[in-house]
Amino acid sequence: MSDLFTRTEWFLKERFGMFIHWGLYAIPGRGEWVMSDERIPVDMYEQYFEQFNPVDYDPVKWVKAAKKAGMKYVVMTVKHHDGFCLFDSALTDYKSTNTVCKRDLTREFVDAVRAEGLKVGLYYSLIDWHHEDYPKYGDLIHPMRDNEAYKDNTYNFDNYLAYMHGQIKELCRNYGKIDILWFDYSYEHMRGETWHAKELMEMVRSLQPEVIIDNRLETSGEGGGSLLTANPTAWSGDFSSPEQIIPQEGIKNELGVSIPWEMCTTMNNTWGYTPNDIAYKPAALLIRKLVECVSKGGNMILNVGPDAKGNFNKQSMDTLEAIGEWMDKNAESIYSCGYADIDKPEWGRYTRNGNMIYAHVFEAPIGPLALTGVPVDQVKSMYRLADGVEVQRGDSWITKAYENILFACLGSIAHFTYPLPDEAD
Ligand code: JFZ
Repeated sequence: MSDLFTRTEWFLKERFGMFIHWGLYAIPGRGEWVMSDERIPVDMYEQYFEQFNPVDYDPVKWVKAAKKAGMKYVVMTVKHHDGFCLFDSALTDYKSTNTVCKRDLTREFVDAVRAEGLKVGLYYSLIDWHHEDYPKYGDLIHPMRDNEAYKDNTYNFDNYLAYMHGQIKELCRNYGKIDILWFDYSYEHMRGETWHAKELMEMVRSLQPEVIIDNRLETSGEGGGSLLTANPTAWSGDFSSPEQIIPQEGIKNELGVSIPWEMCTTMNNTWGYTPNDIAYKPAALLIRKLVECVSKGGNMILNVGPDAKGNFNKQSMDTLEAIGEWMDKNAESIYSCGYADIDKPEWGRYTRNGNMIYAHVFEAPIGPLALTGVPVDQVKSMYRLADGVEVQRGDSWITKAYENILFACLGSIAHFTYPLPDEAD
């Protein structure tokens, strides 16, 4: 346990990251599960391998956009479930260096992330719909699960394990220091030792002693796993990865100790590029969700699905920019912050960093704001985070010109801050 808290110290301070789901599926543009959803056989799906040519790929642009949004780490899918590798693996031909572009997209990505001073994360799918020894029938997660043509195939799963371990070794050896390994994911009997997880973790820890990993060698997006017990396995991972859900009260293990977690979410409804999916979450909502995660001791990682040429679309860029504007003024209430140990107020949420309490006002009160739960006699000073203006007790500042101001509450307790983003944007 103590190792876990040493390893994850930076992660818990940084709080906010970017997820990037990118691969061949950006070409059909119907989500990263298209191969499975539409039961596309391997040889047909390979047409996208022939076509893939991301002429606009410039990861420096991506990372700059992440940085401007206040994100501190970036995790990219170097292999998703479709098996296509965005790195130069010696173990397969199904890789970006063998496409028309001939580029090691992962090399360029890690270089760009480090050049901007952010932390590097690699997502690697445990599931592989392309590998010949990954079971293709009767397996709920395989695209061909109900295709009789695959019924009598035999699979040498040990071959697949050697491949998977070998590729993870390549990633740990050939791309410098990796800060996060994001494995995805376990299901049914496919979990833990089915992946030879103990051996895998020994290898990973020996090559990348400081890397932190998610909990999906054991679980999926539903959470749980031995990370929540008093005796986690060697492959329990360092953080829980609730998917598209924010836990009611943060995540504690059975001893009542808060454990690191990161809520992953999309901007629209799909991870991989889907131009028809235009249901983008408003930036204001995403900011509130980030605040909610932090107020419950967690992180948030927000996904962008670049298009097949390697561009972030306009909605993604606009969303990142709007979040960045807010973060420019208010990031102090996010970084290094966590649980306030004060009940949630009716009008918003508290986050806290030591003696500083940040009151995130989501809904303007009529009249003065009641700092419920804050020991007011201990408050030394209060001010608005966004512009540093002092707030005095009894002020009804919030009813004046500041409906768009989110206040961080201060002090040896309390001080306030920030522009409350307009729900409508
Ligand atoms: C997984 C992937 O399948 C998905 O494509 C994306 O990469 C996401 C971040 O992770 O999504 C899951 C995994 C498990 C469940 C649901 C979605 N689950 O068990 O319900």
